[in-house]
Order: sequence, then C-alpha cells, then structure tokens
Amino acid sequence: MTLFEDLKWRGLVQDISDEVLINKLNNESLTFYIGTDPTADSMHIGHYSSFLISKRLAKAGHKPILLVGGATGLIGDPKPTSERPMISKEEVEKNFIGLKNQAEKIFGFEVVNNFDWIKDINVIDFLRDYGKYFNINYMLAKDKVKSRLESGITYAEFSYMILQALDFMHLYETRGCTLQVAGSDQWGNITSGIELIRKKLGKEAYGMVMPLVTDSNGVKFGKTEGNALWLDKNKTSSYELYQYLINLEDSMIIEYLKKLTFLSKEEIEKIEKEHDEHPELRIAHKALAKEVITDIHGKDEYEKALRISEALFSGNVMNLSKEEILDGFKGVPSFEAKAGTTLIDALIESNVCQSKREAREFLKAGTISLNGNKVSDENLILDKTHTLHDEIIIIRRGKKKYYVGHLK
Ligand code: 545
Repeated sequence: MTLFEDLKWRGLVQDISDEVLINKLNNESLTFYIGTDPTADSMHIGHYSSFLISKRLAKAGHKPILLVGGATGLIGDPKPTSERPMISKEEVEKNFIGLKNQAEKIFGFEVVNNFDWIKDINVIDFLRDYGKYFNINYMLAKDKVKSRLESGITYAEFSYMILQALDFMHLYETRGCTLQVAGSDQWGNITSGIELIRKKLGKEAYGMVMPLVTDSNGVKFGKTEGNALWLDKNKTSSYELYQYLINLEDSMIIEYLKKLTFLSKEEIEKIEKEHDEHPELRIAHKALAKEVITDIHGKDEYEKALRISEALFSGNVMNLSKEEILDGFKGVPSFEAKAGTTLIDALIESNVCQSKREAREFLKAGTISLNGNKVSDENLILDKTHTLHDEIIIIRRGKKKYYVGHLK
C-alpha cells in the first residue's frame, strides 16, 4: 500500500489541494508543517488526532515542522459561531511554553514560533506585502468568515487568514516547506497560503486536510460531559484516558484504531475479526487504549493505567500505590473516618449504606469489602491496621460501587 492509499484507508483524507500531491506524497520527500495556536497550555486528544498525521508523514520519509502560533494566538482564528475572547499576552506566552514542551515530548519534532517572524512586520509593510494580495471578496467567501457575517466578526479575526498564509509563505521561503496539513476546519487558511505563494512567488504549494474525528453523534472526539481529555497527564491521568478509550462506542472502535494508531491494515483487520467473534472481550478497545496511551505517555503509564483498571475491576486494590489509588479513585465518593469508629458507623457516615439495618444486611450478604477483602464483622473497629498507605480505606459495595475513606 502506498502512503496515500494508507491515509485514504484510514479515512484521513478529506481534501487535497491538487491531485499531483498524491504522487509527491508517495514518491518524494516533502517538508510539511502543521500548526496549533496557544489558546490552552495543553492539547487535548482531539488535537492529537489531527497532529498524528505529522508522525505518519514523517515515518514515510517526509520532514515535519510543528508550528506553535505565538503570534496568531494573540489574534484568534475565527470560530464559526462567535468572536474569541482576547487572551492576555502573558497567558499566550505561558500556553506557548506548555504546548511547545508537549509537542516536542510527544512528537519529537522541531517546533517553530510564528512570533519570531511576525513580530517585526510593521503595519505599512503588512498591508503592502500581504494585504495587497488578498481580495476582500475572496476573504468573504471563506467558510469561517461567511458563517460570521450575520453575527459579526472583528477586523482582527478577519485578518487571521493573512497571518496563517504568510506563515506558509515564510516556511516555504526559508525551509522549502511545500505542504501544510491540518483538520478540515483549516481548509480556508491553508488555501489562502497556497494562493499567496502562487501570486507572490509564482510557486506551487499544497494542502491536505483530514476530517475532524467525532463520535456517532458528531460530537468531537475526546469530549466527555463537556470536559476535554488533555494530553497533560496532570490534567487527565492515563487511567482516565484508559477509561475513556475502553468505554468508546463499539460501532466506532475500528475507525478509531485506523485514525489513532499506527497498527497496520493487517493488524487492524485481525483485531476486527477477533473483536466481532467476542465483542464482550473488548479486544479492539483494549488494543486502542494500549496503542494510544503508550504513544502519548509511554509504556509505564499504560501499564499503570491497566493495573489500576484491573484492580478496580477485580477488587484487588491492596497492591496499588498511593498515587495509583488517587488516580484511580478521582471522582469517587470519599469520606473521613476517625480511628476507633465501628465499621457499621463508618458505612453509614460514608453513605455506603442508608441505615444500620441495611449495613448489617450488606455485611451478612458479603457484598462489602474493605481494601479488597470481604468483611462481615459488624463490630469491627477501624484502626491503622485497616488502612492502605497508613490512611486510605477503600470500601467496595457490590461489584462496582467504590468509596474512598481517609482514616484520621
Ligand atoms: C496557526 C498558524 C499557522 C498554522 C496553523 C495555526 C493554528 C490554526 C488553528 N488550529 C487549531 C488550534 O486549536 C487550538 C489548540 C489548543 C491547544 O487554529 N489556525 O490551534 C487546530 N489544530 C489542529 C488541527 C485542527 C485545528 O491545532 O489542525 O483542525 C483541530 O484538530 O482546529 O501558520
């Protein structure tokens, strides 16, 4: 399979600016770039799914440049719906550092900052050297601008496409970059750059965009209950990422394996077959979680996430480290208990049970466990010997319901 066929098969090609790009991708070594604006200090998994294209092209012998927009981040790429709030310069700088470090760590490619070449362009040169090449009618016809004509768009955001276009031209001139890749929402900005390069330099450059990854309802990939899944493990632990991936809809899982992993067609087809034979084993989900977490955070983090998941599933929580417990039980109901409290009182105070009668029933039926061991003694008095790491008590009711206590 050629590179382009592989990208097509994965569903990663929505549009290309020119058919000749196919041949170039398959047979030449191109320098290409993909950009991101420092609107946050971390990417989330949705951005990651687009940025992955850089690794695919690099593996096939093309040369990647990652751009973090220290200048464009100060202006704001127009959203189709409404004007972006202006972000302070300090915030953009802070976000820039976060994103640069993250991009270098995860992708291992060189990162450039468009602030370096945009900051010294004065307004007269800007209008003469770039403004003159942009026809307002052309700009108004761009999707993102069009969708804002009713609600309004400021001159600053309207000008954004010129900045991204001049970036492309700058990278073309200084580094021989002939291709820009991105998610499909960037099509207008990419074609602006191609136009500028054609008009000003008389040269050909190319663009390729991929569809934005969504779930079956069209909701952007990586959003759960409105929260994003961040690539920064201090914001979203590997365990949380694992849980998200392992619980993805069955109907989408093969598509995600194609788009988010480097597994080959043969490997994915094998997984698909096994998965269809035993859907309950979640073979495809497990493969996805393994690949994605290992690629983003490394093998150790993947193994940790797996260990926590298995411990929570089986109930054997006693071998988890304190950090793993805190990761795994984030968001789980927590309670405090004083040393010397009876188990029964603790069960009620922690809301595990609603009454003494209920607590006794549960204990008798063997549905309560303490740090992974079934307990039935209603007179048990809690002390340090019942804790993990000297303070934590994990109560499990039934198979799924967990409560985390701190013994004081
Ligand atoms: C700026 C200057 C350039 C080239 C590109 C840019 C950035 C581009 C843009 N990209 C998006 C983005 O999102 C914010 C990330 C916060 C951490 O706005 N104008 O910066 C997204 N991009 C990845 C994909 C995208 C795009 O980072 O391309 O399509 C989403 O997946 O929306 O010279």
